[in-house]
Amino acid sequence: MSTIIPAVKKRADYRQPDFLIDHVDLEFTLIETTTKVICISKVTRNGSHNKPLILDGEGIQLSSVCINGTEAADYQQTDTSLTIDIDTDTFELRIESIINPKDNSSLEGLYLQAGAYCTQCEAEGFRKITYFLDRPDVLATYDVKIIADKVNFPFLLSNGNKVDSGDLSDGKHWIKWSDPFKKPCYLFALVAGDFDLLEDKFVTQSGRTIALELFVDKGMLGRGQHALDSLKKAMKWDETEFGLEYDLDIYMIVAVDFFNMGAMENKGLNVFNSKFVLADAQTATDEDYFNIEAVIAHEYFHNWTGNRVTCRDWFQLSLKEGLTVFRDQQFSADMSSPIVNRIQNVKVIRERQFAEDASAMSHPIRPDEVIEMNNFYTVTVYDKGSEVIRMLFTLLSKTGFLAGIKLYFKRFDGQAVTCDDFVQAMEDANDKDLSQFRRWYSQSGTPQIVVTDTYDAISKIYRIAFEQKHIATFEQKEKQNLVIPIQFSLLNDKLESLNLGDTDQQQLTLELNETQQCLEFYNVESKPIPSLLHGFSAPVKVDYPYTQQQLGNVMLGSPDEFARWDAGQQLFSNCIHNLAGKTELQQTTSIAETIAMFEPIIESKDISLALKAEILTLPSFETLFQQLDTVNIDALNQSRKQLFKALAQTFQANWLSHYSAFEKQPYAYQSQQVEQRKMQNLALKYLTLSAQPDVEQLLTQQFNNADNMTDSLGVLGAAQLGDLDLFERLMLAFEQKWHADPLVLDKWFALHANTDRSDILARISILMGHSRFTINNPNRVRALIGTFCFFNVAGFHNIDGTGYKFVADYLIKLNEVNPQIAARIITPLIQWQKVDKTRQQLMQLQLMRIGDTKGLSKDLFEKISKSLP
Ligand code: 0A1
Ligand code: ZN
Repeated sequence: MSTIIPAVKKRADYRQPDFLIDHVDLEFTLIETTTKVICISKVTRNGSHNKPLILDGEGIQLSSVCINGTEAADYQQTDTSLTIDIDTDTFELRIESIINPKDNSSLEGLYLQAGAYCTQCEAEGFRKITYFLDRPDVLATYDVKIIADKVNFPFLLSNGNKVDSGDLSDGKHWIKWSDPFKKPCYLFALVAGDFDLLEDKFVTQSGRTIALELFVDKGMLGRGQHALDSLKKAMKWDETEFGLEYDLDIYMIVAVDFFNMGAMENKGLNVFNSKFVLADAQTATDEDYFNIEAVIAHEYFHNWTGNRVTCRDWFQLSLKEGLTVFRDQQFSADMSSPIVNRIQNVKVIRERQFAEDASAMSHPIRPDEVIEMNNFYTVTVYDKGSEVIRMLFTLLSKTGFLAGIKLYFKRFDGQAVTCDDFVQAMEDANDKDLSQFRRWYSQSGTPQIVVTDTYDAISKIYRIAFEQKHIATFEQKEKQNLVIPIQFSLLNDKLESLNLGDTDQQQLTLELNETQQCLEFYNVESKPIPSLLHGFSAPVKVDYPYTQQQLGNVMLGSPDEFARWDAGQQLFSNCIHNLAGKTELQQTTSIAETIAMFEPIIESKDISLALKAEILTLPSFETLFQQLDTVNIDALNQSRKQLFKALAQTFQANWLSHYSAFEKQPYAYQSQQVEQRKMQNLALKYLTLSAQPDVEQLLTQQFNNADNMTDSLGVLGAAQLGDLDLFERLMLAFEQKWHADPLVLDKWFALHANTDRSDILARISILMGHSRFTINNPNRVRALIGTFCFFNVAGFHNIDGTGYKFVADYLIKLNEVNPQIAARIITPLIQWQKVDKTRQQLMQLQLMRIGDTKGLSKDLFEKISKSLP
């Protein structure tokens, strides 16, 4: 490992800032490699002490420091700080410095890419712009003046309202912005460039008119409407569901091509990865449309949950992220199919969050120790964080939850607070003791719920016992009992739900807070089958000794759609694990028997198309992987394929009728059409696998006639799965058509990267030389290299170790260009815990190689050092 060991920051070490800054005047003169930044801060000492003022700063060339108008000499600089000795309690600090946006490939701080200046300050990027107290509990108002060449940068944007502008004699112009809301510096933003602008308006519930402005690359105006429509829906929804209204007079969104994450909620000026803004039928899939709506909403919702009330320190990240993800999930559910949404949420938890919890990067939703904060924008903080909020919603009811939210804003508007403050508001508004529930914030790991039951035919008593089990995670050995809401029902053998309790209630919510709790039901005529964890009421694994037959019954008869889907997934999973030789499973059932259980589903006319398609989709490799303690990669991969093929063949006629069932209409992103395309493209995959005689014709026809990207990609996905020669031909045609459109080409890069072929590494190497590929663009890197690591099981896990070595070589290069992205892509390589010994050693060997890299970033250091045994 590299020798310089970066410092670990601990949550327990939080101290209030020694100084506060309540107003900032910033002036930027934008020049490619020598941008001048003047930062004037109104500083006050916080409390009575005589400590120096220590500011954060990285890669800044300091020009001068003035205090109250006089040049200061009494300061010291290190690589990461500026210490100023001062005994005054209130003063004006003026710092002038130079930064280099052009050579900033990390896409953090201020960077210049594709002809536009752009900032990204969360979590700790502001310190790359100027020396400052770069921590979220220092809240200030900002006035920002931007000066730049007028021809190349006609738009100069920052947070808040535009207050003044003017021209200069040298071809430059300037614009001044003022943000009246106090904010931490991570919410600061600046964008300068030439864009096309889409404008609209929104009238709030109190009658204020908000100007909406969407900035996109020149020529992309036609792809902005869906984002703008989504924004208006989100604004309306937040008013009706949460009573929250927008506060500034203008809301701006800028779409940029170079961005590390999905988007960023800077006050009044959201910056988006263009992937989550641009859409039209030809270039975007239904999934893209969905994601755009969700991400636009997510960033908008942050205006209250994140900006008006923000985090005291970065360990509290889930305060804003868990809550905002929960809000965007609720919004998405209201906009389309709740069940499909819930299934997607759960897939993220099972495929990725459970994997994180089982790895060396496991952490509670509120982490205790961090080396590089950027490593903690995780599925645990975000998605498990959202599940924790959802459990509060379940435990307190919607009314109780909303009362808690109201109190939270009443108490904390304009402040930087903690997760505990949030739970306290929930507790106080509902008069409910949440002390044990709080452990969800401090405890990592996936709880297991072991369910056992007995039935006594004589007394007609049915007893069901729930036990919570917690296994040690990498960073936390001791575990405590949590409060786990478990929603369930009971089915009799006619697939009817039993009445539970006095009323005709058919679903119960057990608040499991002890190690084991047992419930008794009387006058039960025959042994019922429990339908467990309705709606995925807690982020846990459930263990009940179902037979395949019982699972089949839950799939057909549960009153809860999620439980029906889940039972189907378990049926498939059991079958695949059996095929892969896992003998510890309760019982073996032949493929044919398992498949036969799905016949009523595929033939059903009552079940919604969306749910049907979900039930008939096999669990992903990643989900199956997380169900086991040790995984035989090759056997699991093969068995999944085997079941896939068998399902294809058994139901060939049904797939054909599902494929042909719907008339194609001109594309619209509209629920019924989305569901039909989903079912048709699933059927097309199965038809291809079943070797349907005229399938090539079907594929070619759909490809040539498609008026939308969903159907085009549906064909490519199917041809790839079926390993057809046609795949190569269609891919070539696709590339020719979309050569000039990198965002579309990402889909093509990803398809290539996920193809199961023996020369995959050579193929990826060639693609790395493609004229549209660049290591500097995170979307390209994610599409090609990320897809290979995360999804190309056969290629990445090739037993000869070449997949791992290839990725390691790439990460060593990427470490220099963009450490944040490198640290994301390394994820599958550090998750070696469940694979066979040979692969474990090969993976660790590559981790060691990366670890030895000169100039290893903190980002990679943290992940590698944690994951090496
Ligand atoms: N707050 C944003 C996510 C985000 C985080 C970090 C970034 O750069 C390092 C960028 C965006 C969100 O939750 O949408
Ligand atoms: Zn967020």
